[in-house]
Amino acid sequence: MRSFSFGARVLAGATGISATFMAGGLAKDKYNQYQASPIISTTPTLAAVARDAVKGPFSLKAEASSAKERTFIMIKPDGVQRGLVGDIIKRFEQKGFKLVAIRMMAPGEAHLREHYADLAARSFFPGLVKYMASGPVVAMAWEGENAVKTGRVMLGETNPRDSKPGTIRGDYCITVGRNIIHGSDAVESANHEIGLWFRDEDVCDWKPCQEDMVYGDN
Ligand code: IDP
Ligand code: MG
Repeated sequence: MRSFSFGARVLAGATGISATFMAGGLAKDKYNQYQASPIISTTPTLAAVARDAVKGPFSLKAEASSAKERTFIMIKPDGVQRGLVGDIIKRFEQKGFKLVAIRMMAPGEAHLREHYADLAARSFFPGLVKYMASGPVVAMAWEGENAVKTGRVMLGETNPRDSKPGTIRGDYCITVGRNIIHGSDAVESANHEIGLWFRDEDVCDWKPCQEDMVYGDN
């Protein structure tokens, strides 16, 4: 979780939940909820939210919000064509992350241009969009503590050549042009991408029965 000192937490409590804090980890629905009803008496309310979220003391609030972090993972057309959907989902499930949205679809080029807008100036951009539009993809949102950063570690490097064995790209692919999977690179881009690929009602809030075995402080 981002370094969020106790002082900063108190400050956030005294001034209301800042956009930075929320972008740093609260689930989108919580974010919308907070935006819709601004908190007036902030400190006790914030503590209550933290207690509700983690069933523990206020000091665990940062952990509570990081447990809610979501990342956007997409199996690209080559991953689907090569029959890797099950293996990739299995890795995220076995890690302990929670699947909160999944959708198979054939995105159009306009949608893909938006998804990869930050790469529009790159020479490979037209080829990337064409490749991504060449067949169905499986779009997913996964939730869990540190889901964005850990998701990237699980994927490996952008170029499979530099990816370690044990990572998805390290194990299943060879070239950067066919690297089978996408994963968000930051919490902010994850929230943006989840919003781009899913409607709010497609994202499920649920509690896996194994949750208390995956998360715990001793
Ligand atoms: P990432 O997928 O690891 O986040 P980005 O730099 O965001 O990597 O690039 C997005 C995608 O664009 C890559 O996953 C890959 O499919 C493609 N790409 C990146 N660099 C190259 C390249 O040099 N040649 C061809 N395709 C590339
Ligand atoms: Mg990227």
